[in-house]
Amino acid sequence: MGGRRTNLALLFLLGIVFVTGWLAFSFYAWPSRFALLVHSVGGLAVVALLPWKSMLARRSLLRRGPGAAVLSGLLGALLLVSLAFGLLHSAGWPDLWTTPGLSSIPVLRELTAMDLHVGAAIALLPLLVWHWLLRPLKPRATDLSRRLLLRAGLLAGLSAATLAVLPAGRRRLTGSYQLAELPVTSWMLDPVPTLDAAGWSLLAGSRHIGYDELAAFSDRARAVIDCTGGWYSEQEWEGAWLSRLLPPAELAGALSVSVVSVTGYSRRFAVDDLPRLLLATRVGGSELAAGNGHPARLVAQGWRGFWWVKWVREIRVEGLPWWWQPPYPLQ
Ligand SMILES: Nc1nc2c(c(=O)[nH]1)N[C@H]1C(S)=C(S)[C@@H](COP(=O)(O)O)O[C@H]1N2
Ligand SMILES: [Mo]
Repeated sequence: MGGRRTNLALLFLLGIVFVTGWLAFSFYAWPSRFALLVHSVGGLAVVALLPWKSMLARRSLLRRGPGAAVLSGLLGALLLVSLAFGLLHSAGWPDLWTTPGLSSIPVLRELTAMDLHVGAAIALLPLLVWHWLLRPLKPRATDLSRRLLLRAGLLAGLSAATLAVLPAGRRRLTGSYQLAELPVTSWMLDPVPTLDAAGWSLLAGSRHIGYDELAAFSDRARAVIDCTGGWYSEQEWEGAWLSRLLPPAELAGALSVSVVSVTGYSRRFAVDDLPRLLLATRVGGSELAAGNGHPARLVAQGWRGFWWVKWVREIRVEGLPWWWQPPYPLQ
């Protein structure tokens, strides 16, 4: 295959896996599975192109010297790390290296295969932009030929067949593995705040609700939290439906509510979803642990984990549509 077309194909595939990766994070069930299918086939097609690409890179590095080699090497290494941990995650080893003895590196032991897969991919993005600025590549009309389409079809078919025979762990539609115990995790770097239930109160619309008043509710939901970190856990939650906490008069004309954490972390939901959203004070019959959102955390059955706001301080009624927010939290 020609160098130009290999590079174009790689650029196109990296675009596909980037978009489908984020799409898979956006959904809770089948749409996530479909996105993952395209994501996996795309990733395997990248693997299939690597021998060609490394030949091209070697040739061009001989021409360009050691400066380019450092950045290209880093780009290549990050790509390999991302691919390797993506494969490990889907093959059934989401945390192989956390087993005692296998890793003596503390940071590595804290991270799942998914964290490393996504982390490496995000880190390589600026390098890819730099690479592209340095060696711009624009598709031409003449790039599209019957032969090329045939080859693209062959590559996709080969990758799909490989996916079918690769080992696969037992997972949810989102690719997450089950955990019996609820772990403590953050979207990014939100630290666990120290909160005293006695000094805490919730602002729901204009209504102040103390901890004891909130804990007196016993609405229940058995719900599955599915973190984009690659795990899910089914628990019995207890608290109050948001529709019962907000004064109905304040909801007239409103479009959405923001669920805001004491840390500033927040997600916005449609008013129509309020009856399905539980503000929990207990899980599995016990008061929430500090790390899991004490005094109160959102239980958003059917939404991915990053919507389950912990350490809730306020439920703010708003006139904005629910989708008027960053698609993923920024903290
Ligand atoms: N305030 C706040 N709430 C948060 C997060 C966060 O970083 N800050 N992380 C979310 C993510 S990504 C997940 S998966 C769940 C994790 O909940 P757990 O720690 O109780 O398992 O909390 C969500 N709620
Ligand atoms: Mo998460």
